[in-house]
Amino acid sequence: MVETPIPVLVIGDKNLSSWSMRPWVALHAAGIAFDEVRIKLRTETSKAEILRHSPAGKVPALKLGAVAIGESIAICEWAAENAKTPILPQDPVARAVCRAAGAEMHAGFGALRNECPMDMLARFANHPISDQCLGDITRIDALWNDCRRQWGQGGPYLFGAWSLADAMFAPVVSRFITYDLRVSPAARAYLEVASHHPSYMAWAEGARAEAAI
Ligand SMILES: N[C@@H](CCC(=O)N[C@@H](CS)C(=O)NCC(=O)O)C(=O)O
Repeated sequence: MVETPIPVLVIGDKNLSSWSMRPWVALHAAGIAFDEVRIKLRTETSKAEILRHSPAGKVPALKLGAVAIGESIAICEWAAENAKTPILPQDPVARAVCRAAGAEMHAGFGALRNECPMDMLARFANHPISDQCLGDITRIDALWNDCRRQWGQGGPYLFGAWSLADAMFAPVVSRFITYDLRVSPAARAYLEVASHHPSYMAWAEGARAEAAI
């Protein structure tokens, strides 16, 4: 019998790479065994190193033998399909809304991304933000509130049990904490619980270990 090789997730720095964090926490929370290759970003050789693994020249990439899957959302979907612990809601409508929430994050919130880049270990007070960024924060706050109210009965996460949507928003949770962004009480409660999920904490531990090198 041919052994399926263990999946390898190619990622950037854990402190900085928001796109890498999403599939990493998804694979981790889904109980899938995987190896990781970390590439230090923003060096002269980063691009060449990334291109050795990822034809798109971006991290993350999930290597399944000779195949490299790019795009964080596609890797999160792969994690959902191969999960030992489910990371998509059982109800088909909830599942669709969960995917939509993840896709909204994947495709949007450019102002928040630009003005508040992920810097997991840093803390900034009174960070200046534009009206566009405030609009992104307001929309995320509303989306979290809607998910919690409509789908959150079975647990403390966006769709009750931890899901793909929580994976997609994990770096947003980190940004909200780093830049001390003002949110509603319900969103604050979500930040607290999301930032204490074991997969989030394992990634943060990796960021701290990276900084100690
Ligand atoms: N849409 C992609 C975005 C990936 C992305 O922008 N990754 C950044 C790091 S967080 C990157 O690889 N930057 C290195 C480069 O562009 O050279 C995804 O969802 O995976």
